[in-house]
Amino acid sequence: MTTAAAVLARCDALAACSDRPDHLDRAHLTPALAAAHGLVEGWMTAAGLRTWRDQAGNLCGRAEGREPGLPALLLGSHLDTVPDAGRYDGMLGVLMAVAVAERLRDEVATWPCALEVVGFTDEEGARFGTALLGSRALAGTWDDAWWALRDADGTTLAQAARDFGLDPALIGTAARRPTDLVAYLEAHIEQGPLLEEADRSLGVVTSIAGAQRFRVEVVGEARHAGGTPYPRRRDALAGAAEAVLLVERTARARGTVATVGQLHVEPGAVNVIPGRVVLSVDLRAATDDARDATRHELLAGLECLCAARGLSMTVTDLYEAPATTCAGWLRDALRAGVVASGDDEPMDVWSPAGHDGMAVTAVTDVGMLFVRCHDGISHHPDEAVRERDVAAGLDAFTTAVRDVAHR
Ligand code: HGY
Ligand code: MN
Ligand code: MN
Ligand code: MN
Repeated sequence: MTTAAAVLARCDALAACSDRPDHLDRAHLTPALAAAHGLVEGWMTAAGLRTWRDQAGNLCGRAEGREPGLPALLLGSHLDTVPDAGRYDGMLGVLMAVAVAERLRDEVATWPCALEVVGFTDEEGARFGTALLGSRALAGTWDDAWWALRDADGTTLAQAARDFGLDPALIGTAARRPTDLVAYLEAHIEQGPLLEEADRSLGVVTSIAGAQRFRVEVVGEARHAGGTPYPRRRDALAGAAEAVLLVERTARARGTVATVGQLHVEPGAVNVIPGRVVLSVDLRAATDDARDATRHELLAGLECLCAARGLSMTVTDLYEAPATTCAGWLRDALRAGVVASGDDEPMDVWSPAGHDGMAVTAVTDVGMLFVRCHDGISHHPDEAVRERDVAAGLDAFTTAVRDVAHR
């Protein structure tokens, strides 16, 4: 039986699959992702799963139910990471799913459904700017406009797919219909402090925050840093600096969260007043209304501050995903699994962090189990989990998966 210790050792092995020598960085359709697929495919096969890679770049494994071709109970998470990532965001969920499949391998052949495990790609959206590409392909909500997205080197998503051995013309074959699936269950680290504050190992997710990502381009005038008096300046970076603080102030006042994670400055010379700046905005809220109201107020504020400085502003939308409610029947099964695992009373938590379930909810019901993570740290190499929490999670997930399969 694959133990929690074995799952954590596999997370350590996967952490070596990186596009950078000195930290963990595994982006969509990179050699590091291919290396990760090699390891996970071996573990899937050892768990008795038939494996394949779909045309979106997701790694899939399947065990048939009592007859071939039955709808599948889908388990999984993602195998891509943010730059300088921790080793559990995504990977823990995929490897817990593989471990549960292995624990149930002798039973699935009697089930009224199949069991599948998926390692989604591009949940983070770190390379091409949008996100959930793998899970949106599986959900059948793919947009062909995404093929023209370019990464920092100018490589299009279509070219990256071909370089990875995929055929963009076949992306539709990755899509599942509602009749192909029973439900989707994902285990994931909480990426927040609630379970640790309550001294709980596990949490059952009630809902996932809605998200939006957009770029704001601020254009002024590049001029000589010495010879240009202030009244003549249209400094795009000074304007962008005010914008960054306005993003924080507006979201905070509305009880939402918004973050500027990227700032690009041109021409980027010490002695030139910046003429053009592009900043990223990542906006999340418990409801789509709160998200959209924050966006509306923020953009109005940005327009005002740009006008006051003689700057022009262009907003480019990159990504939007709805606030997602986890299905009640799946939450019940996960709660029962937590009780059976001997963990405390099940604790309901919401997820300000985004997950593949925001895409998969378009095609089937979604449930999530959270595992406590140290100090809520994530998207950082200090990400950490306790073996006993992962052991409790494996027991709870196994019980819940068996329950859902027979509902
Ligand atoms: O950004 C997120 O919330 C997730 O980790 N992709
Ligand atoms: Mn993440
Ligand atoms: Mn994640
Ligand atoms: Mn996720």
